[in-house]
Amino acid sequence: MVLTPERKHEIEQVARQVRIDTIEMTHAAGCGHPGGPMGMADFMATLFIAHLRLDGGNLHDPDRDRMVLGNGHTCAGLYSLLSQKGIFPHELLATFRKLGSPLQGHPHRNPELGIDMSTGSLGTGLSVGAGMALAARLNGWGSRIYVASSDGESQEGQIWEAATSAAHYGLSNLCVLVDFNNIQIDGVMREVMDVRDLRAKYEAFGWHAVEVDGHDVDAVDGALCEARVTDDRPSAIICHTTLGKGVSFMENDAGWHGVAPDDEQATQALAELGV
Ligand SMILES: Cc1ncc(C[n+]2csc(CCOP(=O)(O)OP(=O)(O)O)c2C)c(N)n1
Ligand SMILES: [Mg+2]
Repeated sequence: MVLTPERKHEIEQVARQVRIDTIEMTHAAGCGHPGGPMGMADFMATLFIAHLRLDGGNLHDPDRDRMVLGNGHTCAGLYSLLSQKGIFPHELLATFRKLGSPLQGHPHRNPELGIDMSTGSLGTGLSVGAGMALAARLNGWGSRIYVASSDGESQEGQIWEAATSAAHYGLSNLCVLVDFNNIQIDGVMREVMDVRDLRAKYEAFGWHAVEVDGHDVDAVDGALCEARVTDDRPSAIICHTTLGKGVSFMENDAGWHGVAPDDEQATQALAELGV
């Protein structure tokens, strides 16, 4: 299925809102991780709008899809998407990282808000996703389980244990989207710990694996469609992205992995995003 122009426009608007919310949330909190979610915005919006069966209406339906954010530090983007899907009011985003808020700096599982798993300790998300996929199959649910991961998270050994077992059990209802922006917490991947060719690695582990430009929503949609018709193995979509995408002074700068914009930077960032 090809995206209609209307659907594509909707995805682009949702992705833009993710970037705006990310700037506003981290600025208001005075801390957080803006770079990752801004880079992931296009492929995550494509997933949430065109594929993921999760919204205010089916929240408690066991048959619905699940979303596990393995790279949990990028949760500003997840929270924006959940609010845009009508699961909770947009105003709740203003409580991000505040004491007592359900929207903490790393996801805290909350069935009422569509937060399917607590994450933040990198490496755990794919294992949980594989478990959910196996459980869905055993229960006869039509759920698809989507896991977001990253190049930095791919340095974790547990990712590869999960990749091994998911392929062993032929979990075709499991799909991982890997944010490959060539940056992790302390700098460029190649200099810190090179993970090399993730598509080839997932393929060698027995997965259906493709690589796309993570900002090309048609390409991401095509890869998600391909994953849905792959019926004998799990799927990995390696999404090449630019950290901080959409704001000139943030793009490709590892310094924006985990620092909030100050007043002046937030004003400039929002202006660049057309606010
Ligand atoms: C098990 C574990 N080790 C270390 C960390 C600290 N940490 C937080 S984010 C991060 C870098 C992750 O890389 P990536 O997701 O690629 O970062 P981004 O591209 O979003 O900047 C690290 C090492 C962690 N959260 N969990
Ligand atoms: Mg990264």
